[in-house]
Amino acid sequence: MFSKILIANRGEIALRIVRACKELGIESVVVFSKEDEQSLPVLFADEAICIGPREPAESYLNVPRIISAAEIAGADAIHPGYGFLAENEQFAEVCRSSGVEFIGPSHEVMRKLGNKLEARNTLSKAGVPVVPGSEKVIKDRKEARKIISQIGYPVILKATMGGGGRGMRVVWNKQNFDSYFSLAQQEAKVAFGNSDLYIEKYIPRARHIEFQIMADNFGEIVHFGERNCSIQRRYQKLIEESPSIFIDQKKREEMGKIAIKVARELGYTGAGTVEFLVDENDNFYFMEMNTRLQVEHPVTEMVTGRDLVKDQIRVAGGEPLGYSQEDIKINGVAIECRINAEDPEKNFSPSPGKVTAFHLPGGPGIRVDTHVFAGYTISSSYDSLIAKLISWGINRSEAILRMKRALEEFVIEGVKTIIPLHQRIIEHDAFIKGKFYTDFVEKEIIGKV
Ligand code: MV4
Repeated sequence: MFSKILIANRGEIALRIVRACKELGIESVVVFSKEDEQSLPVLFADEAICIGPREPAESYLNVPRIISAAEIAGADAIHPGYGFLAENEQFAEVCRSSGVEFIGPSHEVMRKLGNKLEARNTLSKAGVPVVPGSEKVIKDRKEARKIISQIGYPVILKATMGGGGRGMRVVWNKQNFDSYFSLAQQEAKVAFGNSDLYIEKYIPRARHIEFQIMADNFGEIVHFGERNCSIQRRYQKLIEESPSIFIDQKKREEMGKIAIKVARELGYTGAGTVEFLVDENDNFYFMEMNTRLQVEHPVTEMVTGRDLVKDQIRVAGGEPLGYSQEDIKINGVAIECRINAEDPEKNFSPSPGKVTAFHLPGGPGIRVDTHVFAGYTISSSYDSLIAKLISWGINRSEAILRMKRALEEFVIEGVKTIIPLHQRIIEHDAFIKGKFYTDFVEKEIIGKV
């Protein structure tokens, strides 16, 4: 097992990893930018090393500085958290060739999954269901027309090196195709440094369901059930829940088996998430696999009772998982609201600044993961997530009622937050009844102010 872990991240997730290290008896070192000097991860970790100014390129994305900090501190592993370098396979490789373990799957597996088209082809051949689409990069419009003549409109253009919804374009008919194709190519080039695109049949009224998995180095692979992440806006998830009301036990077992198959087929190790799209007829299709700990991992922790961060660190350190699929039971329902410092009245633009008052909700079934405190200044240099509010209930209606109460108790002054948006969502009839799709927020909430 590791004796000292360097945490290459900031904010609530850095704090979450510090907590896991403490419980495992592993020393923690956080790296931080000048901007984050007065932050809880810096205060709570055993050691903290300043690696540069606030610009991410000069700090949390700066590989040589992070590796140097690991060497100076004598860390034997690096936890990347989410975002920043978490899915950068070159960083994983540099860590390992510097003699520091990267807490994540092998860089070869990360590379395979980074190429969304390659992952799709590999898994499709292994019998994993994927949406009808192209097997190759679409070089020109002629090739595109050939594929579309087979699958029909609407189609979705996806960046081969993309993911997470960025740079995707839905094309409803051939009138729009030429201009959208060029636009999507340009966007992909800017966002991912590569303009390659592939095509899939577009699934309307989709639900976004993802399975948490964990694999140790000895071939044990388990899943922890699913999370429903359909409440999102512009591909940014806002509310996640586990289990999903759309998935019954039979479907859960069927999809869970496929999620494990995906991991086994790729030689995956560590914590990972297999993303599926579920259509109106409950058919499901593999979308992509994320090779990191996800923002929304707490809802899975709440319903399974497992500490996913500790397990992730243990298996990376070469320990066997120590439990199997039969040991994982889903108990109750958990919901997470992402509390972003954004102004819903100014098109969700970031609302940085000093937090003048901060009161956390509490009581039965409430968990808050946050690095914020009264007097803390939210920086404009990083993302706007300032807290994750998680409720647990014996069933979904109790989880919703507790969330409603906790959102009312939560006091954040000095910056604007999306708490009022969450209040409108969780009180909406369609949300309560479970009749919602990925277009819910845009259509039912924001469109109706
Ligand atoms: C799709 C899709 C419909 N059809 N692919 C977005 C995240 C990425 N991992 C996969 N995503 C989607 N892929 C096909 N063939 C719908 C989504 C999707 C989505 C699309 C438009 C607006 C919001 C969305 C939210 C979740 C998923």
